Amino acid sequence: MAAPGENLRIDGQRLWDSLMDMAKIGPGVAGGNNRQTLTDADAEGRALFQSWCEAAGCTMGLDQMGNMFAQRAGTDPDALPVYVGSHLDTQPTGGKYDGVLGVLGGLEILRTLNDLDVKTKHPIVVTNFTNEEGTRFAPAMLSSGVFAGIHTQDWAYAKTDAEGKTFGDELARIGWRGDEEVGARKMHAFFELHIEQGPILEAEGKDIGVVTHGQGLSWTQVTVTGKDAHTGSTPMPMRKNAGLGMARILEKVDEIAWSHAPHAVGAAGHIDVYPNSRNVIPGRVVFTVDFRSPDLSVIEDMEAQLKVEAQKICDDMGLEVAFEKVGGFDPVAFDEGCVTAVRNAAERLGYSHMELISGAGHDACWVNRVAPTAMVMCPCVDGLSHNEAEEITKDWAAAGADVLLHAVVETAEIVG
Ligand code: HGY
Ligand code: MN
Ligand code: MN
Repeated sequence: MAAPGENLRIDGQRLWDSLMDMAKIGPGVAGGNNRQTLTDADAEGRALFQSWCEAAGCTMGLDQMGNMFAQRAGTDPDALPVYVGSHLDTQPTGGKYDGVLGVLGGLEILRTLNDLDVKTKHPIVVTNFTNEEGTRFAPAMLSSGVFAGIHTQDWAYAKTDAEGKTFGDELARIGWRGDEEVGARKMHAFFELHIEQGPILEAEGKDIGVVTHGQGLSWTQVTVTGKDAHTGSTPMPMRKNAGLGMARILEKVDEIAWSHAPHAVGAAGHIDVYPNSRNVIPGRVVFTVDFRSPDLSVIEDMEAQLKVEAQKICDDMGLEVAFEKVGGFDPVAFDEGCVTAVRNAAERLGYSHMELISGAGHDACWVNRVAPTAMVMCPCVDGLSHNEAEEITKDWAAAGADVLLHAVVETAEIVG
């Protein structure tokens, strides 16, 4: 396949301007974003993205999970499209670039190819996957998971948020439920550009991460039940303090992750305390333990240790404990051909690069099950993400999109 010339580059300012315009939708309180999935802000961001795609001459598609597809025609309509994309939904205290860079970086590719009137044999499709974050509706990567046949659509539709609203109802309410069958689209390849969300690229002084693998993830929801009681008049020996039980379990979660240093990680980001009243001993707590590792056997060991240790703690304290697996996926090895296209692109363009294992989960981790897939990563300042202070530089964004452009165009085959 003819490789594109090294002078084929995206318009970095236009990409940056689009990122800043999208960031105005669903603003956070500290400079980032709160554009959670299936909210009115998500709907507004979708509409803006669609208007840009239509202005770029794309044909729009929408499936029954709200996944959006913007297609640029290829010279061979029978050739399977090359897909690029990520997600526009954010964490409640999210940054401006997590997911968004991959969607708008994909759009920037189409805009650049239009500017230069470059034709490709395979069509190119930019994708916005619904609910990658899994914050409002667990698990993460919900819609790419349905697309890849991991979850059923009915199971996904029944997922509820903290207010008991279902995914299916909220998708219909915001008016972004399409008719396309989810997963009916077949891909020649899929590429996702994403910020690293960790400190490695910046620390190593590299512009580009050539992502060879994604670490696996396990989400175990733990419910500890004790007894609501007065914080003042209940003698210490009589207490069944579910909050204290949780605290001791979370200490163990940290120890378990450290026991598999340096690659394993563990924490709980979601914690609900009931009745959450200042003068009531918590009778029930529900929290989600997030374990990750590039090694599946390590994840399985951490899950097993959690159950043994939590049961011991609760038995000692006279508490009940229950466990529910609410999310997870095995470690991922991306497609060698696609990874090579990313590496060749970085080399051709003269960007410093290194191989990387993704610490975070991404839609690419599920799409990899149904199509040859790879990821391109750019650094982020201090490795910070899932924080409103998430920051990247315009140059990092442009370098990532340039590499994405070359990997996609090489795979989509330039014509003429
Ligand atoms: O949880 C993750 O790794 C992703 O950011 N949703
Ligand atoms: Mn993301
Ligand atoms: Mn994220």
